[in-house]
Amino acid sequence: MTSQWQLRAAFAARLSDMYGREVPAYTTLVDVSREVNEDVLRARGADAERLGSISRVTAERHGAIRVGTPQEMQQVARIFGALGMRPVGFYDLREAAASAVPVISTAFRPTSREELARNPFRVFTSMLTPADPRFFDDDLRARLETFLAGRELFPPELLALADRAEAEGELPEAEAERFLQLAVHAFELSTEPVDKAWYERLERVSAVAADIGGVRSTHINHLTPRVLDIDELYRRMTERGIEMIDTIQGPPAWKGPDVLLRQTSFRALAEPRALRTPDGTVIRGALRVRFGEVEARGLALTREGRALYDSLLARIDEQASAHPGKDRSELAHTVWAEHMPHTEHELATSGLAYFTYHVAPDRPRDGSRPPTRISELVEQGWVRAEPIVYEDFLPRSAAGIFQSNLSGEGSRNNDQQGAAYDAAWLSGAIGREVLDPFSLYEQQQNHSIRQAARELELDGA
Ligand code: OOG
Ligand code: NI
Repeated sequence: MTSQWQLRAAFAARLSDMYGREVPAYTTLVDVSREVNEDVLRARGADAERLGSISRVTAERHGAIRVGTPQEMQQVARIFGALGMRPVGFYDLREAAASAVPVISTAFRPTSREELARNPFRVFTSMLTPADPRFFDDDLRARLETFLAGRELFPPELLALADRAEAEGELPEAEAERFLQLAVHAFELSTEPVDKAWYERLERVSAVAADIGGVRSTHINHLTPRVLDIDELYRRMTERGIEMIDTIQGPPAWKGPDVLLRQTSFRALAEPRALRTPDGTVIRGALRVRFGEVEARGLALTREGRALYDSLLARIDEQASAHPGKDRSELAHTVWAEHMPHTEHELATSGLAYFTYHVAPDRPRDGSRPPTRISELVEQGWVRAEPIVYEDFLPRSAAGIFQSNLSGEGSRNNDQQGAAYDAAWLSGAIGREVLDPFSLYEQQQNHSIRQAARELELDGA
């Protein structure tokens, strides 16, 4: 029998092999990431593994896929459900980018500490919003919806196996193999000719709309390795002649604790694709939609921590527009140094980041009673705080990644009112609750506090 987590690990590994064959630059990125991680581990020792063991970090990937309809999203949810991955977080990228990105997104990922430790594979999954009149007029919406309704991304056999794996928690060997083959195949780039006129009509609205609704299949858009020093990775990729986008998204580089997520990417080369012209002939063309991305992960911030993060980004924006001559990363660094806590301990005591708490093996043994406040327990050496790593995404960074890899600006009519979508809508559409990331981190933290309190026999525990 193959369990859900084994299916997840196998799927991530096979997807990586497949994507490496399709996009060779990805393999370079994985190699450079591994080199950087080895160097960081040598230089920093155990400290390098504070946010995840080197084996987890080396195997860690996130993927990105894009689908067209709520039905397709619901099918994706069944496939990932088979792998023990649940929808977490709601991201609305329609407003977050200056270019036209007509999608809403969630991330499918494992949610428990144990499952994350086994294999943390996650997939940023976006769905097109044809009903949003800022991007699509009535005529284009109708054509798009008809086109999408007529395609099949996932064969019924794959979905049936997925439902079985989810219900039973595992699959027999032969079925597991079949499921993995069908699942990986569903995300391969199709060789079927692309209707050139239709693709270009959508491209005028948004390159993302064309990539999703201009073809009869889906494909993995990118697969992102995790790196322990993203600034160093950026330098090494540039040295190899790979042109990276001009920024690292997310928090700036600084000496204090890494929080949330820092990401950067490079535009992949145009890929050869068969195109069908209006007179029916098939020509060799090229489309440039996929890219390479890499990320560094830091501590998960609480709602208060996140509000601070968002306000600091806004402050940096203000200063950057007030002083257009100044280097943005220097401005960002100054703002951070001034307002972000400089140590993990401060982040913990001010309630800005999530931690798990563990009774210290070398706690006081002189018969004294432990204090009851968590900050005192930590300060007096009774318990140790371990950071909880951020497992999710950032809408603004995601928009930045989308945008810097698009060929054209597209068009958005801001006179129109946007169609309303939120986490509740998405939950209804896919028939599964879209989970709140903050609650997941908080549950982990609270669970560890209860456990520590029990071990120390604190009152009320
Ligand atoms: C997703 C872009 C966002 C991330 O990691 O934030 C993203 C896409 O291009 O489909 O990948
Ligand atoms: Ni990504």
